[in-house]
Amino acid sequence: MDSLKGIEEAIVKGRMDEVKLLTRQALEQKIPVNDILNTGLIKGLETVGKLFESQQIFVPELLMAGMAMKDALSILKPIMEKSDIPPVGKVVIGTVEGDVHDIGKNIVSMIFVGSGFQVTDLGIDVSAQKFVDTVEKEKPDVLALSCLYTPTRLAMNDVMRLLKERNVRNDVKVIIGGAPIDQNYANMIGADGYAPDPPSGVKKVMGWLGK
Ligand code: B12
Repeated sequence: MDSLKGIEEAIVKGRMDEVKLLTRQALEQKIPVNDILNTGLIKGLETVGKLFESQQIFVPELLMAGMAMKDALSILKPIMEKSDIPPVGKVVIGTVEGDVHDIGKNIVSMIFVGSGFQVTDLGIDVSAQKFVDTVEKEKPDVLALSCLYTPTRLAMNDVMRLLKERNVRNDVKVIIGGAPIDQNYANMIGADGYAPDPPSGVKKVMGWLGK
């Protein structure tokens, strides 16, 4: 599909206005949001990641691509969050301490909202203390942790440790995700589960809540 290829290329080039325009046009052409997201936008970011790894582009280009992605997501957000399902549960989400990547986390958040969950998003670089304070205060059904930068995986373990220290570990289910995460890591730190993408995350959480 040409429009999706165009979106992918505009992300790679970090052309914000073009990404917004093409995203709007794709919606007008009734291209499904999932395709715009996965075959256009996320594919673009994957290419950006590869170019960065092979040092063909550097942090400024990474930043531009990230900003263009965020602009596009702001257009898709109202559609992704539209839900006529009655509230099914409460989720607190955030990117762990030391990590500033939030595009994936924002998508997870939108898809949870769209699936009927009430979501509190704590943002990026969230300390273990802030996560656990929020669990105590808001009593969510689920705590969702995201990370993209491998060294910050350890911060997920800090959250698990503090949940236990403050005696709230059994009050909340913990799901973790992000590119450097897998089920083994979830088992290692004692999280309830891992999911590779938002739909399988929602499915897992629905199962935990018996929905
Ligand atoms: C955009 C980007 C940035 C932007 C981020 C903008 C933003 N607001 O997020 C900026 C420029 C800030 C950035 C900074 C850095 N980045 Co960066 N970045 C990327 C890039 C290109 C895309 C990330 C992205 O958004 N992907 C798209 C989203 C949709 O995918 P996702 O995050 O994986 O999320 C999906 C799933 O993982 C899952 N998911 C995610 N979280 C959760 C949580 C739960 C609970 C569940 C169920 C699922 C789930 O669902 C999401 C949707 O499908 C990646 C390359 C790549 N291929 O990913 C590098 C990448 C992640 N960055 C990298 C690096 C090294 C850095 C820097 C250290 C660079 C530097 N030298 O400064 C800094 C780190 C700063 C820090 N301390 O965090 C490396 C990480 C390598 C590693 N293994 O650790 C990567 C892989 C690039 C590379 N190939 O080298 N980055």
